[in-house]
Amino acid sequence: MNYNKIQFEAAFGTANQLPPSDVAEICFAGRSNVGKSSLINRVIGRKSLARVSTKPGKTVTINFYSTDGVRLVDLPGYGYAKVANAERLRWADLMETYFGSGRNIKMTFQLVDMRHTPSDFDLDMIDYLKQMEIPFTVVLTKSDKLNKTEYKAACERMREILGDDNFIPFSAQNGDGAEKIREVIEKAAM
Ligand SMILES: Nc1nc2c(ncn2[C@@H]2O[C@H](COP(=O)(O)OP(=O)(O)OP(=O)(O)O)[C@@H](O)[C@H]2O)c(=O)[nH]1
Ligand SMILES: [Mg+2]
Repeated sequence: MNYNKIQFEAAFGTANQLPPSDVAEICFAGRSNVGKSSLINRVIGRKSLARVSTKPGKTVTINFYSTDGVRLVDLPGYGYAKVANAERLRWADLMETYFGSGRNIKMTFQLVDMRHTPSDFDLDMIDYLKQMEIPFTVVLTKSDKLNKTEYKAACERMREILGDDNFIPFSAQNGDGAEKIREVIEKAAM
């Protein structure tokens, strides 16, 4: 896949705006501020294609980035306490339509902050993906912030939750796990 050619395609704030799913889609989900946009930028090797926020809840739209018949989909973050109820409903509606309308989703990367015990939101998302039989890989983000012992403990915790090794520790800062994520994308998008 030619990551150099990847381009912002469009942003969608409501479910009925979503265009047909005519190409393979690889998407990125997770709590607000978990590092979705940073991951996309690191993995495709572009500094600021996806907007990185200092304030949580910046990406309130579904953003499509496209190349060679593949779409990378930056999903809006969840679990940001301060958003209004109406915004939460909009989020839920967007996500339900995105995941529930038979789109050509080849892989979902479910991002979880490696420094913390997964939240109920995180666990719900993992359950939801399993239930919907959407192929997914968990990514443990911000691995650069952990020491060796914490790193091992976080991996062990996720192994117990998932019952397997279907997760990738990752750092947008030092590139830990980036190659593995690229491999999963290439394989899924074939
Ligand atoms: N140390 C470290 N910081 C990171 C990493 N990834 C992201 N960050 C920081 O975490 C913050 C949020 O990153 P984003 O990539 O904007 O997170 P997001 O999930 O896209 O957030 P929303 O769009 O609000 O849902 C920013 O301040 C990033 O610089 C990482 O791997 N290591
Ligand atoms: Mg973002």
